[in-house]
Amino acid sequence: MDDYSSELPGKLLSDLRRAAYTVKGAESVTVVTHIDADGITAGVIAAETLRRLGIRHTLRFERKITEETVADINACTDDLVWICDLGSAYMGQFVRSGLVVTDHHVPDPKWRSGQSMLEAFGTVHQLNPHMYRVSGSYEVSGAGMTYLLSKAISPDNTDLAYLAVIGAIGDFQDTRESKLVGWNRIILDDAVKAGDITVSNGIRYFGRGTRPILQFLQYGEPAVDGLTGNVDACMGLLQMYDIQMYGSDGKKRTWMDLTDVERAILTDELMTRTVREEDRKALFGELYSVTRYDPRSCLGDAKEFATTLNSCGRYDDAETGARICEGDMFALEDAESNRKDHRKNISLALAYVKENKLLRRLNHIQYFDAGSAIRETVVGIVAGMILSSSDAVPDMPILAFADADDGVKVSARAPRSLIDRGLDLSRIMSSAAESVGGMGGGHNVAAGATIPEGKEKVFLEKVDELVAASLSP
Ligand SMILES: [Mn+2]
Repeated sequence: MDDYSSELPGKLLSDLRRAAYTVKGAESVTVVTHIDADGITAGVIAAETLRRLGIRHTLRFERKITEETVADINACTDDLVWICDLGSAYMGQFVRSGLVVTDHHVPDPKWRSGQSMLEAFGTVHQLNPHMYRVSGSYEVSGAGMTYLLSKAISPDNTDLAYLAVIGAIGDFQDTRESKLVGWNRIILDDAVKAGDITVSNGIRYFGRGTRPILQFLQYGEPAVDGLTGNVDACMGLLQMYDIQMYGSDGKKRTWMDLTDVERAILTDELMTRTVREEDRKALFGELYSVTRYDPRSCLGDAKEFATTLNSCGRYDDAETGARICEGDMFALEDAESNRKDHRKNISLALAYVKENKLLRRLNHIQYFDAGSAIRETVVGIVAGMILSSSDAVPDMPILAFADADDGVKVSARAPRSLIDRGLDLSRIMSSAAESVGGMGGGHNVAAGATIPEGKEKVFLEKVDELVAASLSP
């Protein structure tokens, strides 16, 4: 049906087997992972795999790889350091023996050519989809690569596949096709066979089991003309079909509480009102339920599960996210307060950018500088939301600056239309950051950098120039 490979390439399987051999031979392992949903699930998969092998291990979360992290990893006295959802961009800087990287970010091009001696001795393994010409933005995530290694270590580990599904969804890998594809599909099959995920089709709005039906319609994305953002219109639609907002128990009904007929009617209404093919595709597609949790809880849907983990990570509480993945229900209460903070911070940040008219434009990019008013951990989300709002020019990348401990953090997002024309934000951010003495990278649609204070203007001009160059025929 789809044109993605339904099998893993032989080269990957043999690379996985060699890495599995290295992991199994270790007596002590430090797992270093990223703080977002993909990183947290990856870290839990790695840690659980090691626990099952009886290997002593510690799990460590990092917001990103810094010079200090590189030095720590190089100096670590454990037999092995296993880096998940991070590391590929810094391969050239690791000089230790005993290193496994399961990542999906763009690899360090310098390392590729010089790879080698350590790898030849079988002590350094980088497992990254880019090395097999597979997309790291929608075909497999960091948790996915970590899971594939876990499964190579023991076929019994397929009960961890559902965590990799959540990780991929946390990185928005299901948005492009409104379903998981590529290697993610293979991982999804494992999770379904293990009984941990069920797949259904429907309206892909957020909160089908948790949001009251009115809010579900009102805040859904993609927007439906005449409905989204308009509470009266949403209420009118419900009244037109006599769909009750409250159940017989007096509680607000969610999308899941509706009858099949009610859902079919509303689905039809939403689809009929959506004209653009792109929006129709985004609106309707696959939904993933996590079977072990109540469908009306924030863990019952893979997307919401991932959102819960992401909000933990953003508030320096990835450990709580890991506890949730391990099934610790006390961790959920901690996460709920993170989630509330997160929603509040985002709406305050959006209002701040709008009210202060911070959005500026160069020839080919738009940007805003939030200074210390917006947390560096949410500025990327805010940039993405502004890009899809009417305040922004729809076909220009957006950049956002925020103060960070180690300089100025830059988050960049690009519209799909530009990616289709060949724009690669990851490359642009990396080379523009390098030109001002910073570091950058990421994915083609979403990338980031850290640059020295005071270099913002030069950096912007460089990015503007690189965007122009990459879009010129
Ligand atoms: Mn990731």
